[in-house]
Amino acid sequence: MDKSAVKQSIFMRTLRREPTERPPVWLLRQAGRYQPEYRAIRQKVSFLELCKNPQLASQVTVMAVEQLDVDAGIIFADILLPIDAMGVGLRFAQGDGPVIDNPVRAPGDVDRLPLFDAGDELSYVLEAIKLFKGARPDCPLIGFAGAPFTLASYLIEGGSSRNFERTKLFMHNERAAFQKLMAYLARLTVAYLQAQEAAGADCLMLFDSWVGSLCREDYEEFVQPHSKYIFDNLKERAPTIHFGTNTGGIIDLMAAAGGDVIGLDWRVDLFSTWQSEALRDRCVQGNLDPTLLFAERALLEARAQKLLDRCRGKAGYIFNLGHGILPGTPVDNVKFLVEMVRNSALSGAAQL
Ligand code: 1CP
Repeated sequence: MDKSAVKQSIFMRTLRREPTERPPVWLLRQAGRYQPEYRAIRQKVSFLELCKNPQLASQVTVMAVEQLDVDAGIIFADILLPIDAMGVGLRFAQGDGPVIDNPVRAPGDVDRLPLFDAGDELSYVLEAIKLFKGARPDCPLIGFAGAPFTLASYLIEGGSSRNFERTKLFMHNERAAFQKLMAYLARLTVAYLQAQEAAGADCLMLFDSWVGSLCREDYEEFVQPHSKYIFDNLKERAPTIHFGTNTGGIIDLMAAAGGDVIGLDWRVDLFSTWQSEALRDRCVQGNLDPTLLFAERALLEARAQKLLDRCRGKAGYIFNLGHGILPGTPVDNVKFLVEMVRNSALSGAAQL
């Protein structure tokens, strides 16, 4: 493995907060349904089959990196795969979101969740990481997992949700069982992320996508200790990214839980949030609204340029969207955006 090329890459240098000539760029959901090549593969295999086929998963990861010329790959997998390994009947219903046939609805359901070794049950993800590293030893690779709250929300709701009523009801009325569920998910996540690093992942990302639905009190009591447990157990290892959406009200608490990089969505002003007491010593990642990729070029360019200009000269900024690329996004606009960031070293004052 070409460890020194990765170590010296613009992505890894930025994670160490070293000055670089431009920010590194990669995009959430850079592999996905907006790509015709991805859709062609999905004509032949289901989403779960794709995730469980290391050859195909690695191929889709490489394809996104090479088509877009981004500075890092993210292994093609899903935060819901550990839930599949729990045997609660995860399926992806035709055309829409995930469904869990046997959701967690009572304290007894928490006790029935199995203990398993991520290295065994999710070995296909680890195999895909190794294949990616074989194909692209020079390219930094991000491994990832869902954070306990976001995973718990799928387990309790039995799928996607808008208001998380069932999750919050369980959290408030079955406090001990909820804490037990969160501790179970946190332990499992540490083992899974450590296994991904051992397989070759250079950076580890924790997706707490739906945690922004919580008030500060609930985040502090029910979530922060578990997310902190994960980051504490990943210290001295690969650098970490902590991401959530709608997190403006709790971003300081999230940062206190951990993460070398804090991922921000488009609802907050990235630069001023970065300057706040809680985030000043971290890297930040984000946060262009993904719907701008549907807008006219001039607007897309102006908004991306504004972000680049505000962060110019400050080490530790990773350019990204505020959330994933949406299906139907014009591929040319995605390529245009990446190229613009890559060329940003040439425009304006040098970053160094
Ligand atoms: O039909 C298809 O082909 C499936 C669409 C799809 C894809 C491309 C899903 C189903 N997952 C993925 C891949 C995926 N998921 C990746 C790797 C791709 C890449 O980034 O290049 C990653 C990192 C994820 C992570 C993920 N899955 C998150 C966290 C990030 C986020 O978007 O907030 C979440 C919440 C999921 C759950 C999920 N996976 C898929 C669906 C439809 C859902 C439900 C989303 C919801 O509840 O709204």
